[in-house]
Amino acid sequence: FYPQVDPGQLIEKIETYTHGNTVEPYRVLVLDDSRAQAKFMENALNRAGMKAYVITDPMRIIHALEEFSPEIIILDMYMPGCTGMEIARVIRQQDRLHSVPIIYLSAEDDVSKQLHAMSLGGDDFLTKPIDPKHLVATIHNRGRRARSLLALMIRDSLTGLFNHTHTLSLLEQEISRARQSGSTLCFVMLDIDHFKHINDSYGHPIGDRILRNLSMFLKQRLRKTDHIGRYGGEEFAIILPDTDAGDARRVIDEIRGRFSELTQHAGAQSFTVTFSCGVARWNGESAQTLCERADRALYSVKENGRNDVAV
Ligand code: GH3
Ligand code: MG
Ligand code: MG
Ligand code: MG
Repeated sequence: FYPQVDPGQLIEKIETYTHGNTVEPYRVLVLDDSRAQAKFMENALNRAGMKAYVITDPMRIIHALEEFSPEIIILDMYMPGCTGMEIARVIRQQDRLHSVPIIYLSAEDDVSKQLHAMSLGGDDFLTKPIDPKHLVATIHNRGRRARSLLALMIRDSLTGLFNHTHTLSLLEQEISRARQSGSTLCFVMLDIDHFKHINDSYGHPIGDRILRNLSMFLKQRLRKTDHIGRYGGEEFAIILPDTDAGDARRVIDEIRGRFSELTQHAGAQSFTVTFSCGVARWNGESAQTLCERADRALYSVKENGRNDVAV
């Protein structure tokens, strides 16, 4: 009935077009009340190297969204008790699922009904019976676009670091991880000293370059598991998982010292730049309170002459 193609082979080809980088498997949620159809989809997606989470009961959708955090959602149109469109509307009401691609897969061949379904939050309409190649390629394209959009949304464009919103969401994640595993974590607020003066003396583009230099400097000296965000203009936030206050202070102070020794250039002029940091070790509190404590420590450094780290 379905042509004998191996979706896995197709994916291999697509991956080599994307420079052969290994890609995390796409997490695809499938809702179809027909067990046979659901099984067919699961097989096709698994063979294409994707992670499929298949449900046949529409009532389980909320649970599945929570548990699986899908990157792409495939919905059947007609199911007992509800339609794919109703499900799509529920999904779109959730902020964090606003840009998750929804693909309808249905035997419905009435174009006006298809368009109506699309207008309620769907991104594609595929018709059954579907060629697995077609299905896999559609999911792959949608998934890749969704991922690159997400990558743009979470980064600051000047420095490439995580932006304010994503930094806070990473902090929430790390706090709940620390709570579960009983590990510790530190949060660092970093603020460049007299940055306004640097801008005024050497110009805004030089200021921008210093923000980028410092971002690179931090990235090169911190661990892969640490998170670095641009918290505001010349303020950075650093999350150090599995780190106690003493180690955090030492690591950050070492970086501070080395950065302050670098010579920065603006045309024929040369100068140095320093920064100040406040470190707070998480003690079971909320992300907001933790940030406030790091901020207070930072403020004390500013009060006491800058270019230092305080816990
Ligand atoms: P302090 O040592 O007390 O932190 O003094 P400061 O001058 O660094 O702090 P202040 O908050 O007074 O000034 C921060 C300056 O950072 C003001 C703003 O123009 C500049 N700034 C913010 N974002 C950017 C940016 O993206 N690029 C550049 N070049 N400057 C920026
Ligand atoms: Mg159905
Ligand atoms: Mg500031
Ligand atoms: Mg400053």
